[in-house]
Amino acid sequence: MKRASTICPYCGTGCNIYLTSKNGRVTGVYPSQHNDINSAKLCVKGWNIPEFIAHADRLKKPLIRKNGKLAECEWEEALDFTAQRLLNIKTKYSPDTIAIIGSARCTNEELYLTQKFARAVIGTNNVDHCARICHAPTVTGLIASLGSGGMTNPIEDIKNAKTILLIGGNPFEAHPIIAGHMIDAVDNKTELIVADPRRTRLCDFAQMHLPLRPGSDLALINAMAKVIVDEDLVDKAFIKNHTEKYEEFKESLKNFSLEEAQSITGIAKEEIIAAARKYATCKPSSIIYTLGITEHYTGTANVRALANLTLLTGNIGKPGTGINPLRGQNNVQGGCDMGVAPFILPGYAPIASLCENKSDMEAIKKHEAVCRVPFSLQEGLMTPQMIESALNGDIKAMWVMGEDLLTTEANANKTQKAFESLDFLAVSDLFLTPTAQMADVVFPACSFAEKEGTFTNTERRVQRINKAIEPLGESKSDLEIITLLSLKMNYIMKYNNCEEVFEEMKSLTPQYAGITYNELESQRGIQWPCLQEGSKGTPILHSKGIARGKGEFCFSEYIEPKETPDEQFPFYLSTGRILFHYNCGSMSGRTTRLAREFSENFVMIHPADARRLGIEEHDEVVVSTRRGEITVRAKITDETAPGLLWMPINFYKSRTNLLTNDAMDEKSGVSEVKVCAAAIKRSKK
Ligand SMILES: Nc1nc2c(c(=O)[nH]1)N[C@H]1C(S)=C(S)[C@@H](COP(=O)(O)OP(=O)(O)OC[C@H]3O[C@@H](n4cnc5c(=O)[nH]c(N)nc54)[C@H](O)[C@@H]3O)O[C@H]1N2
Ligand SMILES: Nc1nc2c(c(=O)[nH]1)N[C@H]1C(S)=C(S)[C@@H](COP(=O)(O)OP(=O)(O)OC[C@H]3O[C@@H](n4cnc5c(=O)[nH]c(N)nc54)[C@H](O)[C@@H]3O)O[C@H]1N2
Ligand code: SF4
Ligand SMILES: [Mo]
Repeated sequence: MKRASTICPYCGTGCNIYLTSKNGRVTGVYPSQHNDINSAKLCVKGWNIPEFIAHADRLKKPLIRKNGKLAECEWEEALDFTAQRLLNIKTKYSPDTIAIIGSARCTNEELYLTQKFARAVIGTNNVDHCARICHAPTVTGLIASLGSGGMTNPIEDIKNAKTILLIGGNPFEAHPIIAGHMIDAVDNKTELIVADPRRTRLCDFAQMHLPLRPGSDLALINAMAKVIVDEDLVDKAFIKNHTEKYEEFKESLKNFSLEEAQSITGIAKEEIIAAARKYATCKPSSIIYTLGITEHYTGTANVRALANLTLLTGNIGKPGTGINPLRGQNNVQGGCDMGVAPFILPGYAPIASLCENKSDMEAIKKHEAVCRVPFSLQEGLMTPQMIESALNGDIKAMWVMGEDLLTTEANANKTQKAFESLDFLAVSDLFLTPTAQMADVVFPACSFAEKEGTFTNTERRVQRINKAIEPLGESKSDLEIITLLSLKMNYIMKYNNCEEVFEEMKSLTPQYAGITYNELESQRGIQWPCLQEGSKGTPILHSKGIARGKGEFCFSEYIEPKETPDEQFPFYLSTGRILFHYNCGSMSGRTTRLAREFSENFVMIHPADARRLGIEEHDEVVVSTRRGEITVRAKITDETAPGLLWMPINFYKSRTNLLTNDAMDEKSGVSEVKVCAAAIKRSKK
């Protein structure tokens, strides 16, 4: 039996695991005993990793569409065909008619090559990944307010907070090991405030639960800022030395009253005051937030409003403080760091048209020198814009790696039409997802257990993954697929191993410059920025002053969600996660013990609403919105609020995103999948 030390491929917590294997099969998984993240613990998804790796549905050979049907073919044929199609489209139209989607499930090395493929091989900045519909507002918002888009404090530092404001996050289901750290902190007298329209499981451990109306966070957070300023609970020295635009901000707070905030949020004014006082005075205080904040029309404004709270109270740069977005995917932090986005290069250097200073231009020159080609100076399209452009014929071809857009993008009917409009679609995945089923070519990618490289977790910790078994069937790593296709397109990407890709990447990515594979092994990961070799990295951001120089206050007025309930669609519909399943469900849905807990999609409805509509537990119901309808089972629970329907996103066979709204936050490109208007009725059957 062999044993490989690696990292869980599901959520951004980045739990350290060992995979055991025998005769080319993964036989077991267990957690590492001593590390700062998950000592001796895993969540239920982690414990069940081996099953999906060897699942009979794994793609083992490339597929190519012939006479309308996908059929197995040899690698040469799939690669030649794809290269020809992409080269033809590039020449006939332009490089900017091609778009590439990278995968936050892939390694940093693969993500680095994904953007290199787009920029150097195709010649476009049309490259993006799932951070767009996730924490894009975090990157945009925190860089604007503080100068860095990462989680500021490490996971193990949660215990040092005296107050935690958990807003728009459900770690009990989505980051269970981190929820464990929070529960330990509460056991040690940390005060927990939860702001969530639903009564999530961590509410049982909280001193306060603020069940605000969906999409009303900006009104709540601004009101908390108003209380902190009006009651003079601010950290004056911190504001003077480390911030700017405070006076303007203070003025803006005069334009609304706590009574207005109460009527928008549905939270009593006294509760808002109590929460603000606790956050500002029971220090150190930490903010932990996730998609309940970001996946809104006002996602970026919401994030900046939270940054205002940290700046007002000086709760930043020290143990137990900070603003801590829990990143979702195992390597979505890496996806952003590696510049898999239409307006940034690896290391967050803006692309030419957005350059404000000389050093930005120098970064581009460095990239061009390494890649041996000039880069497009035009910023590219974000995923929703790619979809829009495919619909109107401006995008002709897409290569989607490890993202099931048809299941996970907002307004799935629209995405489907966009894919139907394409001249060419290639997909790389482990499984034949709904998106892959629409492709002209499907490349069988191998899983994390079959490859080397690094993932960067939510706390910016870069960690090594090691191969446990050889790739299944004829599947190949995304790294190999990208380099092989490049070669077919007359661009040589030659690397003898994964480490060589890492070395090239870090020569262009200042935050990773001091990290080596050897140090990663011996230190159990390093948190960026790590500027030179020998440095131990940076567990807490902004400890030597705000990265931006001065933190910038920024006031945004509350705007209501793009869609709110009306006569025809009288409910709010919100969407999110359950513990036992993961995103599109391609892996968790194929895992017996996980599927046993929840085998099909459902909608949560409050008992009072169910009673009124004559809906009983497990009844078949039709949920509809302006974009579509689906039939699911009813789950009657007071976990959700009256007037609020809630559905998980995790079932590719019954896609919740047929219902959701693709209204977009202009600043970040995120879609408002956390709120839309919906109707529900008992199914006739
Ligand atoms: N088991 C499991 N774990 C996962 C995933 C998974 O699919 N399954 N996915 C991973 C990924 S990619 C991500 S990004 C993370 C996401 O992790 P989370 O963001 O924690 O998960 P969600 O369930 O999407 O949403 C969190 C909470 O936001 C609340 N919410 C909805 N609307 C609002 C609002 O308007 N205001 C406020 N304040 N709250 C609101 C919801 O009620 C929900 O409890 O999870 C990661 N971990
Ligand atoms: N309504 C609604 N929609 C949402 C959300 C929501 O809260 N509400 N959340 C959004 C968020 S936060 C996110 S992050 C997205 C996630 O959306 P997706 O990224 O589409 O979700 P995943 O299930 O992680 O899909 C990744 C795919 O990668 C494949 N895969 C796994 N490992 C590898 C690999 O090594 N290589 C390759 N090539 N493929 C691999 C998996 O089989 C899977 O098909 O969903 C978004 N959609
Ligand atoms: S908490 Fe996240 S990283 Fe840890 S075992 Fe569960 S899914 Fe994997
Ligand atoms: Mo995510």
